[in-house]
Amino acid sequence: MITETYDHQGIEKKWQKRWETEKVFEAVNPDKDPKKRPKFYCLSMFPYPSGSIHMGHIRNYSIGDVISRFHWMQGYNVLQPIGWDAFGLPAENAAQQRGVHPGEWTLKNIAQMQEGLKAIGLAYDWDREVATCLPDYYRWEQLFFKKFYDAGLVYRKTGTNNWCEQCQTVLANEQVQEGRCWRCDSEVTQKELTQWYFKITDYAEQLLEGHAQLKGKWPDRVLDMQHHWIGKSRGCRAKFSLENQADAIEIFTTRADTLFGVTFVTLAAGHPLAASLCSEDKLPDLEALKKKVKNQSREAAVTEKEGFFTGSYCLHPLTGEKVPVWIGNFVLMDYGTGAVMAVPAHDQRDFEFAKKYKLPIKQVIFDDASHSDVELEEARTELGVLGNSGDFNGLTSEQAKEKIPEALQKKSLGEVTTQFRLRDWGVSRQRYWGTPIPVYYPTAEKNDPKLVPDADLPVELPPDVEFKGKTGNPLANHKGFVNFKGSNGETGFRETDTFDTFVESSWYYARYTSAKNDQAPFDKAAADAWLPVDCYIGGIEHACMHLLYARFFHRVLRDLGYLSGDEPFTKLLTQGMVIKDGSKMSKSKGNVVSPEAIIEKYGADTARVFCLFAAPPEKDLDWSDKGVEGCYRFLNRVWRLCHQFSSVLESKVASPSSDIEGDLLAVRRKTHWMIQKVGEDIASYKFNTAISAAMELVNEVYGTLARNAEAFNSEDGKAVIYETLRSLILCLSPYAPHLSEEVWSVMNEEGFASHAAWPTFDASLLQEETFVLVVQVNGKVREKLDLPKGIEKAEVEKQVLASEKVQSFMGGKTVRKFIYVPEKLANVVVG
Ligand code: ANZ
Repeated sequence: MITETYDHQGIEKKWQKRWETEKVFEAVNPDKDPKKRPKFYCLSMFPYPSGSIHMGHIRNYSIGDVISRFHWMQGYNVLQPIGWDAFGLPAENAAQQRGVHPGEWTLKNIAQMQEGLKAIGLAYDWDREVATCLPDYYRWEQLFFKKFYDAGLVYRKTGTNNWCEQCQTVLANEQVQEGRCWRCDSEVTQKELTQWYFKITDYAEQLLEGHAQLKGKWPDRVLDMQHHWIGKSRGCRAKFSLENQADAIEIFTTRADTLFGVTFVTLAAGHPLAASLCSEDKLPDLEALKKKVKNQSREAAVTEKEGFFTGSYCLHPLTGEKVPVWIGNFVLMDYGTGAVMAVPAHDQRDFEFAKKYKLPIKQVIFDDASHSDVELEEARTELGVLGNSGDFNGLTSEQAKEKIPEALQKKSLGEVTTQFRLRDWGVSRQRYWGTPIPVYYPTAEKNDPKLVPDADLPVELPPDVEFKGKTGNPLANHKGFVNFKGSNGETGFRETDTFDTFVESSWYYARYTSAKNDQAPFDKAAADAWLPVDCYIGGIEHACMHLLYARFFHRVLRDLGYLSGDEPFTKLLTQGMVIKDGSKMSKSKGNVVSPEAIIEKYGADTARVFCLFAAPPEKDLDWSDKGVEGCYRFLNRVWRLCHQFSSVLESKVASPSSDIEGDLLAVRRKTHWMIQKVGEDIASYKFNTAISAAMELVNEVYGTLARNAEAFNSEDGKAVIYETLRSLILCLSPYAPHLSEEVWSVMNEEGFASHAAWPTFDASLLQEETFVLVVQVNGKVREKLDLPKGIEKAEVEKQVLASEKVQSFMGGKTVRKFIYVPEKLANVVVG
């Protein structure tokens, strides 16, 4: 019996409990699935356990849930896991401020957020939950580090690093966004430190090539961002020798065709030759410029070009002419060789620099061979035909880009190279709440790192550390931790840096395939059977961080034999933010809507329907209280229909007969149209228009009842309303699973709605737009036919002549003429 009132609170608790205790969403590893169903792995980026659920979580996880539930109903073996990206700074900051241990803080938050997620009714396989801060997870990461090291993919290097003073830690290049920290938005400075690196650059070419597999399945924007970040440039290196020195200045250029237009060479202030090339009196300028560019990030474009002449000259590799050497603030030390050949006529930065310091500008690229020199107003950056270029005059830029490097190579002064913008991934963090790096140093100088033996893994974080009021990494002051005594009999000092938390999130998707395995990071058969993830859902902000790191990890783990395949995530869906009054919901803006309050008042089903209805997934969702109320009203309307027809739903009803017409036929057509539309829309991630279709159907039913309250009282009427409500409940199940489950449970149906087969539609019922054709035989009205709009004349004739009535009036005579007035009248002339 469907009660009169829609008790969302009671219903939601009831079904959440049953789903959990009866393990309704347990995924069976495909290699062990007795039913041999096709697999579908749907994953939403796991949350950081900050403490409470916000509307953004509801939106994000509802999207994954609709996709997962839809696939369950389509007969897939679905894996939809959840876990916690549980290491990271907020826990440590809370510890420093409030004296609570980061572990305790994190586990408490996890417990709280588990409740929050369960209250949304998400179809997770909770048995596969992982928390990255637990040793049974991170021990495998320590093992991976060792394997990476053995494979030559890990190294330690001293150099300047991005430093966030606020977070008191180093940041990877990917984590510096417009000169600011990705996490706390404070300005990033540079600091000299010794760090561990993962050689992601060894995979640069592959990561780029892999995009071909993702094209059309990942948003173009994400691919473009990664493409730019990896930044492959084909170019050439060339040596400008120095007078009276064995050393030469090596430059990287993508425009070898402009080599004859070089009028000076510019070095970065940090270039190793800079000091030796500067005359005595220029050294203070060098120091000053060095200081100035120190905190200049790679991303921030230099607006005002600045520099000075060193006093030294180098030699042009092909002409042997003397070329002055300058220092410039726009040359980056960590790209190419840290030196550029300046061609002011064809490069805008060089042009501005030359103008400012009155350096010569020599044009060598022209529109065609018959060129004349005119003064340039700005750099002419397009390709063209060479002039003023000795033997190379008349060649096109493309030809010269081949011929000039060849000439350089002959003199051993250059070669064609490929340059990447991508840098290696610095993974050391000077913080406590992270995975310990499994390394020790036999001596206090810490210059001879050794890997902790396998038998001593995991290297666990010591729980007994002091935080309150302290800054810096408490691990470094923890004697018990620092002093290493290995099972191999060696002693030494432990590495006290921990891993960047992006290391944990680089492989969690694979851990879910055998989350409880304590013999290995994952069971290869299970990982091979589940991976790649079929649909991955998360924020676009991870384009060049998590999504790039995970692709790198996947390929390395493949090469190490742990996994198969090239790419971890087949399809990527990047969802927009939840905004209110024009800005992102956030505590600092004071525009947060509490999910608990919404769930209490309207229910999780309403919250889910609203999040999916109010915007397509990739767009920002504008919060609207009215919109939420509208969705609540809609679910109430569905509920009331189910209540009204409760006894029909409970009984065994046959299918509608094939000769129904009028209102009943219209409702039935609408139902089949909805089944088709919802299925197609969910499959193409148009969750909002799918709900609109369900709403249209509900309106149609209410409209019919308003015109004709008795409409569904006949046997056919009951059959139609049964079919309609059954289809509606099933199509709504991915969106409003609790309501659907409740209605389903009173129906004459089996099992859980969540596992019911997705309804099928009858294609012959889809032509919803029909017209009534008046049929005459020899000018007398004999029949009326319901025909689809837009039908062809030939088809009309066929249908008219198929009518028994028409045939009887024709009396066996032959058709002399068939007259058709489109969508109005047909006259069969016989004789
Ligand atoms: C001469 C030249 C002439 C250049 C010309 C461009 C146009 P992408 O495409 O990003 O790889 N460059 C090289 N190393 C640099 C560094 N460390 N800092 C700043 N700029 C650097 O850019 C390659 C071009 O950027 C190179 O080609 C070089 O300038 C400059 F008409 O060489 B070119």
